[in-house]
Amino acid sequence: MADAVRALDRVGPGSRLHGAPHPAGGVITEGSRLTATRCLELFDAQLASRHLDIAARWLRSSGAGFYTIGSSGHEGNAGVAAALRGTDPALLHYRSGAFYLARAAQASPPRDGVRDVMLGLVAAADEPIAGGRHKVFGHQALNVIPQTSTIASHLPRALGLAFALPRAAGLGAAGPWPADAIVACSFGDASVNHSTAAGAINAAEYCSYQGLPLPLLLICEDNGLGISVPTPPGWVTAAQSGRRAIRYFRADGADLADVYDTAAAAAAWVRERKAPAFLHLKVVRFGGHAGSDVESGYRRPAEVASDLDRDPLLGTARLLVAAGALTGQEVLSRYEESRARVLALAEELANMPRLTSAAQVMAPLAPRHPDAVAAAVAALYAGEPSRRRAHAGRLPEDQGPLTLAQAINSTLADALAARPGLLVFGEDVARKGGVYGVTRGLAGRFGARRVFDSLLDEQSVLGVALGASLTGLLPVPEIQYLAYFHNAADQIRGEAATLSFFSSGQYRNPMVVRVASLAYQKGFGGHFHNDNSVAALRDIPGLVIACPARPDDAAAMLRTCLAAAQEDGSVCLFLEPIALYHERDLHTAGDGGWLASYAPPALWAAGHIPLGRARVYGDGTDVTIVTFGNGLRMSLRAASRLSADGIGCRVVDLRWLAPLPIADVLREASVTGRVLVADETRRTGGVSEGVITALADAGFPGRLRRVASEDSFIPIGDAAATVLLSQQAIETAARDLLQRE
Ligand SMILES: Cc1ncc(C[n+]2csc(CCOP(=O)(O)OP(=O)(O)O)c2C)c(N)n1
Repeated sequence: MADAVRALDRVGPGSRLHGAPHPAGGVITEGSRLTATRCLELFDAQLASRHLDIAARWLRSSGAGFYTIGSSGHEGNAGVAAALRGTDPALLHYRSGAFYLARAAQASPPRDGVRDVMLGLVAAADEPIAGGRHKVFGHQALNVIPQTSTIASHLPRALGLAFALPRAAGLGAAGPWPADAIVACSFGDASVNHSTAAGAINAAEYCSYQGLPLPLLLICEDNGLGISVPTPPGWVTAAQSGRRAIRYFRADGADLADVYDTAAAAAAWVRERKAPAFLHLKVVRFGGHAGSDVESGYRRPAEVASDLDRDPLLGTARLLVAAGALTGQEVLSRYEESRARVLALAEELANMPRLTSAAQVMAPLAPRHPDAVAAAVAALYAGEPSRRRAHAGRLPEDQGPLTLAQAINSTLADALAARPGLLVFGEDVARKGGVYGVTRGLAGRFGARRVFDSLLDEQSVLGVALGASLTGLLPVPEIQYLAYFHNAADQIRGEAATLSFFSSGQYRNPMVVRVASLAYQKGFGGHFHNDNSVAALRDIPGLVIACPARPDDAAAMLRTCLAAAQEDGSVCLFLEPIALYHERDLHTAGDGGWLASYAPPALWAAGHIPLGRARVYGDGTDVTIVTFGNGLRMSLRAASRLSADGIGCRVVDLRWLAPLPIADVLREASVTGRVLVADETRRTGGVSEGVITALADAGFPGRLRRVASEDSFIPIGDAAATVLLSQQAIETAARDLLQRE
């Protein structure tokens, strides 16, 4: 640095091609709108960011720090922060140190961003956003929403936030951002190739192409490398500059004035037109990908050396010296002062208290307030006139017994009427009313702003939910089939479920994701329409998984999920058994045993189903059958046949696959001392593993047996029955359980 600065002094003020030195209050260079004063502030952010990277490595080497992915070479992003408003929500990738520090300095009152970042490096429990759970850039007061390390996974959320922001106020959502805010989202050049990014950028263009407002500024910080893999020269420009409905801007990340001016132009474009833009910053990466990365293993010394010419700190120093705002010596002093301050802070904070117990770590995962949820269920009532409108004059409680699909449809209508900020969306949900008619009629009654068809991309569907929920809206997206949830699972696993963890509960993304699920469509549709795998959901911390089998349970459980989302910020997966959507009968054709009347609002409180509470059928004392979903119908039918032979069963419908109703299962198991788990999901990773393990953990002394579907995909046609749990298998296993004594 010192050599470079001495060279700067030889440049000296006024020796620039065009002009005389600029006073500190004037612009930093001719043609730019960046003032010298602002440039100095940003220089300080850039310097401190560089020294934070050095401190990170020092802390790591002394065992006090836990993160070394740095921002060195990317410090031009301070100019992007300056070009935005502090109220513009920012979703930043991991090289955003200077952006964060610049925004912190801009805040009123200004924050000590260096301290925030340092607390993150040492995993201090006092770190303001993740509380020692991770090193992220984030702060609520700075409107910086923390992101995971999964590259590109935040782009769908950014898309969703930009989609929702212009709409939220009109739908009564009092979110934290002004209606004219724009969403800033940064990522690297290799990340652009990730299908998550490609999908989100495509979805942004798809919206913009149709004239939908979408104030999204995509910022690609292009250092030419993805860890060790070079991005082909010119690739980002080639792939992103020719889009019809996303405006492309490009700037030199080593030239702060260029970054600032270009980012300001891009932000103005996005804000004024409410249209997306792609800001491409050419930057360099210093110090390898992370502290542990040895760059010399895959880059030639000359390549590494050539990056030094493009150091953004020197770029800004050149601007300041040329403008007469600093001398070379002053640059050097500032650099040294920054280093001393940052390293002193590193020493001061190195031993800050960290999280020390599982309870502390897990506190933000799944806050549950059952009383508030119960009260919110009753409050979902919209009032009589609104309800009548919502149900097109025909109240569902007056319609006689309903199917599962009709009960869900009526509950959604009631919820839409009661909550103006509730959105229902997904593939085919609006005009068609869903593949199985579950959302039929809702779009006509509640309008396209609230009930709408999405493009065909599950990642974007969930991304809209992730973003919309941050604005105070309550999204109820539909995933058309469980197999296609898996297509986009990271948006729930990596994004929705982790946000409260990485923000100590300061950010939540409440949502109720409806998923048409499970098998038994009478041989129709094969695997993709009969997927019975819930293993990928069951281990997601904090996730609520509902699986109603009966129409009355579906209505009450959907209300519980909506209330839990609202009160506790819960992320709820609502698995709807497709084969039961239109089922009417239980034992014999025409018995109507699978229908149920819709409860009027006066009964909602009394009929409230708390999270994690099972339902019990029968009072037999021989066998307890524990089941859910399609398994409930098969088990009830099997129990009826068993009872004809004098075998008394009680059937426990779990209803909730997470949290599992362990207390209810244990109680019912202890009555008979014999438990049969009838599980339509797969033998490996299926729900029965959890139930049986819970019984074993609790020291259940009785007999245990399970029947489950095979570890297979579901074939089309009658062969489906060969791998799926059957009523006969349940019956046989129950008899076997008794005979083996
Ligand atoms: C989905 C995913 N795959 C792999 C990784 C591991 N990984 C971390 S950073 C990175 C390279 C990203 O390169 P780029 O997007 O250019 O950003 P840069 O690190 O260069 O700033 C990879 C592969 C990851 N974090 N997420």
